[in-house]
Amino acid sequence: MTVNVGVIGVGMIGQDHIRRLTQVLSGARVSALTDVDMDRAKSVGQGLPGEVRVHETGQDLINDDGVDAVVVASWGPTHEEYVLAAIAAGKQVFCEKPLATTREACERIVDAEVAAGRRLVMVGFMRRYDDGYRAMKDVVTSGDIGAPLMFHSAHRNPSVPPHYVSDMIINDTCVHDLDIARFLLDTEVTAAQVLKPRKNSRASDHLTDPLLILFETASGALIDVEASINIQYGYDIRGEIVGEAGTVELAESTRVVVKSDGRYGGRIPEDWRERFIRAYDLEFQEWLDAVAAGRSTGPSSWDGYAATVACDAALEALNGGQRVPVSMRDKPDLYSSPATGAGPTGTD
Ligand code: NAD
Ligand code: ISE
Repeated sequence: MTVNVGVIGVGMIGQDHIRRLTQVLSGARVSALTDVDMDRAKSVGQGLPGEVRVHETGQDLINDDGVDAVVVASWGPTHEEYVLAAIAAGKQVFCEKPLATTREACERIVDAEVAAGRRLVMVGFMRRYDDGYRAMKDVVTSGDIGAPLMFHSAHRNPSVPPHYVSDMIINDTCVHDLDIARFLLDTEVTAAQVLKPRKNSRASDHLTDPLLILFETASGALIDVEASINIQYGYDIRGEIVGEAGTVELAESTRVVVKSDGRYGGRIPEDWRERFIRAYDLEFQEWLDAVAAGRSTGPSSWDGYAATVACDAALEALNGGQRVPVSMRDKPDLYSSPATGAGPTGTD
């Protein structure tokens, strides 16, 4: 089966996902597009094979009978509206992270999915598909390093686009670290604190950069996240778990180490597109296969909710300067197994 995909938001990652859907992966066709910037949507549509309808609104795209499943790749605060509309239409939706930018918005999505009685949403937490993080998870699960005590995460961006604001350091950037920490440690965040080191003089006036965020968890393990968004030298993602009897850390992402002239070195990725290219491909192929088979897969709305709730606490800590406790609602049964029946045939 070829899945007809409609894409809402055709900026940086929307275009990158369209490239993988049309040129890299199998089983998909991009049948419709939309963007608030209609000129951009039209120009992206013109470069694609076959008939591609360019809609005025996301709602029109979701209602299009020629769209089987929806990709939401617009700005974070706009995700809720489109995800709710896709659930109402009974269509599977791949929503780029964050699921939504507030706890309340995520709760409305969880409530809508629970009312629909089936999982329709996959959140784009692609780190779960990265070979490095998966190998770390295997080491933790094997018990070789003992119970995890700490997870040190560093999330360094060389620069950020002009529309980026300080809150996004937490709810757009560090939301990845939160999700991967939940995945690796299998526990929930219970409190957040934020420290502000000396400001990077290269950061714009309106940005608080860097940040050091400390999360407490239900298991007792601590998570610290260093977030830097003007690091200049490249896109550098680091992670290390310290266990009771050993450690496991992400290796450098370079494939080769060059030794020459008394030095050694390797390539640092330019941005997230380069660093996680294989992870994005894997997550999307898994989503397409699940949509075609009428089932759900991948990080769920619950995962999106849990990460955003922790980010909300960190934002409060950033703005109020204190330790902020995190409380989560009870997990609905719908999310107790990794994947339940979804899609047109609702097979479970
Ligand atoms: P971008 O600014 O390059 O693109 C966003 C696009 O959405 C723009 O073309 C904009 O005009 C459009 N848009 C904004 N509001 C809209 C609306 N209401 N309806 C339709 N279109 C709208 O941003 P981006 O970097 O591509 O990020 C988009 C989303 O993808 C964000 O949620 C971001 O967090 C996420 N993202 C995820 C990753 C990842 O690693 N998983 C990487 C980059 C971006
Ligand atoms: C971007 O939206 C992403 O999701 C990238 O993975 C992240 O590194 C970057 O900071 C975000 O702005």
